[in-house]
Amino acid sequence: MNESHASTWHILGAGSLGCLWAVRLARAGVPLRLILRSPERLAAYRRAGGLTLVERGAARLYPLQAQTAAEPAPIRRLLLACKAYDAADAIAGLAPRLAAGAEVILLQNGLGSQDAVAARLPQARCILASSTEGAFRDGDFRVVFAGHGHTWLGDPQDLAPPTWLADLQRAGIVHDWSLDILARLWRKLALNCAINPLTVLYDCRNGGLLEHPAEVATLCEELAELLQRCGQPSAASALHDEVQRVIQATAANYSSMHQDVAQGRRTEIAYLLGHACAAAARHRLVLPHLTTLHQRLLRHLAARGLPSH
Ligand code: NAD
Ligand code: KPL
Repeated sequence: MNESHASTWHILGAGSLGCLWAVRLARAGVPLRLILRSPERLAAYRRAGGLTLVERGAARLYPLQAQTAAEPAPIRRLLLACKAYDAADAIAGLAPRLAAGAEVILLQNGLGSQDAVAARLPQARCILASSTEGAFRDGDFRVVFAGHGHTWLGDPQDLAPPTWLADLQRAGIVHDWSLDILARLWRKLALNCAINPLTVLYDCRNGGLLEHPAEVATLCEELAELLQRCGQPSAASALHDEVQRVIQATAANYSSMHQDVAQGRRTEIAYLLGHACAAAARHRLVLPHLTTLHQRLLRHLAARGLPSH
């Protein structure tokens, strides 16, 4: 079981999005291996008999092949499906296995982790992704497909699309190759910065922000200024309109950051608001409302024993 072919996918992280990709690729006949954290997790996975995906209320078990990073076989195509704060460490453990010219798809939300990963992988092509799909874990190795969405993929260094997009097509992973993936990631980061922290601080669903229109509008103004200064004018365009549309469309939902805090889980703050404030400081841009929001959120997390990074 050590062998792997040039077309084999490796998927690191059997969490929400990792499972969602793994199951759909496997159903399309794409050869793949899951990479789990430790021999203990691998043993637990084998006891569970595989991954369970729940779709439209029906659960099904998929006995996909799995291994740990210690396996020797080279990796040519890797989906990194962990949280932004785990990405650099996860890739450090796998770097010796990555073949020259390997392709690594980075599924992390926010910005900052992608550069940290790319810096450790001079031999690989890093492809950045931004996804609006929704999934959550409701048990060990068990994932619920909660919301259909779209995934954009792109490579700012090389605009040529990879051949394996055909695998995604066959797997029913709805996607587009983006010629400006950084604009997509910045836009998503700005949406998340305008909505998620306030939902945590007001302890409300996204729709609760309809009661704070001035605060949302001021944040959008500052975020748009930041995007302009960071050379992302298209990501800045009509940001407030889109934030309002997203708040309306997702009014009944709790934001991902709200869910993390409510469940006592570490957030990706450093790659969202933290990244935005660090970029503003680098450009000597004074954004008082964004800075205050960041400080309030850090205090809120610290009071709950949650990390700031
Ligand atoms: P998750 O926490 O459900 O899964 C991450 C998995 O990676 C966990 O199982 C964890 O144990 C594993 N992992 C971490 N380090 C590892 C290592 N070194 N070796 C092996 N496994 C390791 O996270 P998720 O919800 O799938 O999110 C992944 C990324 O996708 C995040 O940046 C998130 O913001 C983004 N995202 C998630 C969703 C969603 O609906 N879940 C939607 C859009 C974007
Ligand atoms: O992506 C989101 C999240 O909750 O993380 C939305 C729904 C857009 C809110 O920012």
